[in-house]
Amino acid sequence: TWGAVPQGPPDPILGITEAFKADKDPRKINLGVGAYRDEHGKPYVLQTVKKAEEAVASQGVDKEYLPITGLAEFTARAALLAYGAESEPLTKGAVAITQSISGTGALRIGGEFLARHYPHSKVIYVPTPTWGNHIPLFRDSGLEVRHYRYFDKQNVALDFEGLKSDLLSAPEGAIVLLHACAHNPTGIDPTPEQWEALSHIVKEKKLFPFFDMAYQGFASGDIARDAFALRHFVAQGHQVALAQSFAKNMGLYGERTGAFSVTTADPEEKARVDSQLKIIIRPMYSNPPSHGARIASAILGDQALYTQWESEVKGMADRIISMREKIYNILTHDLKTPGEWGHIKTQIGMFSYTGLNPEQTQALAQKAHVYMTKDGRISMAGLNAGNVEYFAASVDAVVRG
Ligand code: PLP
Ligand code: TYF
Repeated sequence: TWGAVPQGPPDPILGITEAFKADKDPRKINLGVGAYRDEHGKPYVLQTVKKAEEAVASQGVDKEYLPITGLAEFTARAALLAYGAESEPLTKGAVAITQSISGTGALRIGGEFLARHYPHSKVIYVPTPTWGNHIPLFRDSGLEVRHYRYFDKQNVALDFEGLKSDLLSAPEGAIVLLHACAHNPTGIDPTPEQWEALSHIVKEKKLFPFFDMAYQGFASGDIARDAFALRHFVAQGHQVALAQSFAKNMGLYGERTGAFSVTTADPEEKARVDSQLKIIIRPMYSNPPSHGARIASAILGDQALYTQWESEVKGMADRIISMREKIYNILTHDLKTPGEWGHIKTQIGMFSYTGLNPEQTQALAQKAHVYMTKDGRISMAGLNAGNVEYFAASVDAVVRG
């Protein structure tokens, strides 16, 4: 029956972990997948998550199904975290929201919702490059995926002119996917002034902004500052869609905790949108998992836990920033590695887009047991005091050829 089923390619990111696992060299480093590691290279469970888990357990919760749109207490707090207490759609009860299977699930619900109900276009623009999964995810939702320029390879910087020009020449009403902060894979975000200019273009062209916020807190270490783009667009009167993930900022990866929301005109419109979100979700997976949402909700809903969580997020962001400085200093000052490495220091979030080419990344895997994606992206969190010097020396060796 399945004789004609072709072998599919491995996932470009998760495939790296498989190659890494098969490598027996003790010096091996996995900089592929974007998952935080502590200073010993170990997966990290936040103290606040442990405390919240204990609090949840002590309340003796059952294992009943959640509603289709998830834990209402969690989604209310998630919306507040993203949009902020002053947000007009939030205060007037006009944000339709549902819990989702982490950020990926939120994007998919959003893609399905827009494909069915957004009246003006079936076209979604995503940046080049973008998180690889965006493209099949939106295509499978029934949208036509097109691309806008984002990265200036020559200068290892934002191609702001290309970005503006591509949005200006998009068909009126098209959807545009924006990374809210800590752009994956480049680690380069627009400045606040550039976001303001983008908001004008989006308004002028009647584009529909869909924010993917997978790293709130990871860009600057400050939860509110990382929500600047989203909050600015909302304050400027845009209606927006938003995918939120708590995988990175709470380290809840495998708990699959997230939310999809869309701002509407008023509570009556919100109720109709909510009803359609349920119609999309029910035949896909019925209702979301409860454990992660309870943990996130407990953290967001308790002042002391929230404050401690903020400092833990900042701690993760700061450790990554210190690794950026370390690599930069070793390459530039100690090893005098050919090339310009300032971007490693100025890029933000979980990743650095090193500028290493596919041959160099392949050589790093084969000769140095250092694994990263083919495009030269490294997950900064995989580096620590114990391996950063080996990493930099390996990069130096490959660059010199
Ligand atoms: N969006 C971006 C830009 C991402 O980098 C990721 C994860 O790496 C996600 C969404 C979704 O992640 P998750 O489904 O684990 O929340
Ligand atoms: O960019 C990354 O590293 C992410 C990692 O279901 C990832 O793609 C892998 C699997 C998944 C979500 C995120």
